[in-house]
Amino acid sequence: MYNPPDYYLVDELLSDEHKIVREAVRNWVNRSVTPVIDDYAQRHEFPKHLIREMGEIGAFGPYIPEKYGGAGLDQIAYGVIMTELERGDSAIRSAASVQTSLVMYPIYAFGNEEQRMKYLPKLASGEWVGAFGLTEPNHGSDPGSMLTRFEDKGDHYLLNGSKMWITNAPLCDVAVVWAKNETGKVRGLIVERDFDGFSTPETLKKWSLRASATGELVFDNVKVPKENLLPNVKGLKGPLMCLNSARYGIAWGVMGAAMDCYDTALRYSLERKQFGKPIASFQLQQKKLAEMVTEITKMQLLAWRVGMLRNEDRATPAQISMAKRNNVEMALKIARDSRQILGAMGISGDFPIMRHMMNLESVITYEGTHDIHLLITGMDITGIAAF
Ligand code: TGC
Ligand code: FAD
Repeated sequence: MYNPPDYYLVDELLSDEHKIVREAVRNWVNRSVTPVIDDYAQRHEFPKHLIREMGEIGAFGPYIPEKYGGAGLDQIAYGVIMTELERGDSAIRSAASVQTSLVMYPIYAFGNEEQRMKYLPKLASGEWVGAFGLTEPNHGSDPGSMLTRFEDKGDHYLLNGSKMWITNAPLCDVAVVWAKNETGKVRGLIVERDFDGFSTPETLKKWSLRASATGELVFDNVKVPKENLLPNVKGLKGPLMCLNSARYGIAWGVMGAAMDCYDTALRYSLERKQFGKPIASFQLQQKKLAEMVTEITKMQLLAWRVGMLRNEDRATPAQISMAKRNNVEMALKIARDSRQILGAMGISGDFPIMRHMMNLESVITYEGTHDIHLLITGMDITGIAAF
């Protein structure tokens, strides 16, 4: 049924392995996500039962080495997986983004061998769910001004503060938390669910990402064992390196939402008749569809190229920002135009478009807002930071 566009034959740039991975994830989304996701979104509930299945299909840590439970795949495979998951719903892709890029990646890249062996296999299988705490109530775009602090108490650290708008918080077993030490240096700590003084109240009343569990991470004199400090990174570049991976995944992910909207709108426009003709025969609707497929094609090429650069470890943070910013904006525009093509049906839960559109209103804000990514490009080309 779902027939995503591939106007420039970008499929030919994928290996057989990429296509096999894509097929497996697409089939899982068809089987396990599409039939239930609208109900979960309407109920403002995360489909928890899907977590273990996501572990089984390899959605968590696809590029983490097999030794730690990952699949040892390349960056293009990671991207392809994100596209398929977000075609199901941005909430499903979010869960995988956070687990992979924001929890497994920092433990793999900045942790020691004991930390890797303790946490990564359980996160890869979905036995444990992870969260990433950077944003605070008063510090979002400017995480360097964070207030969350920890003190060295001899045999442990004492953590105080709070994080807000945290994906997976209400269900997390572990959280990678970024906090300042006594000298004001940002460090990463692994906080476990059962540490005294740690709570994760859920954030409700969202009109976007309703099938995602979002919440706070509250630390009230939490004793964190010293072995839970990530030893191999210091400073804000630690969390920002994690964001590079997650932002890259989003550049691919949102194509899934965009393709689902386009595919739905194209089919609908060919079937729906007004004035005795399919609405696809009217120039105004063709303009929308033609522009959508043009933008999807550009999105595909941008995502693929930045993925190849990441495979060679050559992608700059600014290149990733450009791909995230462009692709989210275009996906949102495609969702809005698709919604119009469906007329009143565009707002119905019988079609995925309004859900995608509302989800993308979060995606354009998280992982760095649309404005912040523009300023990152501005800084890259002028050498002047305008933050
Ligand atoms: P600035 O002084 O520029 O940089 C501090 C240090 O970090 C380095 N750096 C980076 N390193 C790696 N990757 C990047 N992308 C980096 N950007 C900067 C920089 O070189 C410096 O290193 P060093 O060694 O000199 O100390 O920092 P700033 O405070 O001026 O801020 C820069 C700015 C605004 C770009 C940054 O703070 C930013 O990106 N803000 C946006 C915050 C954000 O994206 N938050 C996301 C939270 S997580 C989330 O939303 C998850 S949603 C998940 C889901 O559900 O899918
Ligand atoms: P602010 O930083 O207050 O920005 C408000 C507005 O001001 C924006 O339009 C912004 O672009 C603009 N602005 C800010 N600074 C400047 C400037 N210098 N120049 C021009 N304009 C500026 N965070 C996590 O740490 N972990 C998570 O798992 C996570 N999940 C999230 C899930 C959801 C559903 C949402 C909505 C958010 C999530 N976030 C998470 C938080 C997200 O990263 C922040 O919302 C985002 O970074 C923006 O911060 P803010 O909301 O505080 O907005």
